[in-house]
Amino acid sequence: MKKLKLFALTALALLGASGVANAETVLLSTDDFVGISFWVISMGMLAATAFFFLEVGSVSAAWRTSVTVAGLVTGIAFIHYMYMRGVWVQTGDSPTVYRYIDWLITVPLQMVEFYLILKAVGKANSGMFWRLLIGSVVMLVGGYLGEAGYINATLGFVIGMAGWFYILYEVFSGESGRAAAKSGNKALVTAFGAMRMIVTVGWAIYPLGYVFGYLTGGVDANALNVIYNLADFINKIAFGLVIWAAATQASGRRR
Ligand SMILES: *C/C=C(C)/C=C/C=C(C)/C=C/C1=C(C)CCCC1(C)C
Repeated sequence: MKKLKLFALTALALLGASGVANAETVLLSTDDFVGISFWVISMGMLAATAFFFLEVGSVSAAWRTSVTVAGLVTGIAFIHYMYMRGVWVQTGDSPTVYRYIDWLITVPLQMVEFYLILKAVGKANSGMFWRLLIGSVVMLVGGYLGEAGYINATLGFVIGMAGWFYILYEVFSGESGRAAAKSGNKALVTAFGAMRMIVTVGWAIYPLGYVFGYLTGGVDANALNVIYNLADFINKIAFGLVIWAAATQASGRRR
């Protein structure tokens, strides 16, 4: 089991690195801070992925899926970041639309984490799963159609915001939020609250980026990329760590 895991992690690392060794490619210049931030976040994602996968076996069975999904989120982001970094170094640009490929997979998975941790303590039902999933898909599809120019940018923004508010309602006042509050499980309540804060405050950066990048203009592409990179670091890695901490605590592990 351990060997298999190490193998999988090595394969992942090689896959990410394979985009690097092409002699024809332009090199990352030493004063390219945006490019360097892509690199730093990539490595953070890789380290987080290795960590979550190695920790899966140490938490109790009910929490394993949650920790595995945390590793999937950072793993997908890792590979995606390697690609975005490559595009950035080659072209000096990284269209926000590329980020949607990552978001479309990782954000619904993160939403499902609310369901999974409730499930770990026996308080989940399938309605929660579908509402969280559908809310996140509406949010992202609306944003994508608007940013990519398929629909009016304002309309895309409005649809995206509606999806986000729907999610916030579900985790604060909806069935999921109420189930967490009534669960009587301290580890769950703490994790659920912290994840909710990330989804409220940490996630607000993305619609703000949309407003300044597409609706009002005025923020330059470099700044926007650095901001998104930092946001992803918190919203993916810290989000996973919160889940890992709850899983560890609920499993009664001494550290
Ligand atoms: C790891 C990546 C994450 C957590 C990405 C999250 C993205 C969002 C919360 C995007 C939200 C948007 C709105 C709320 C409205 C406008 C369109 C979006 C998609 C930028």
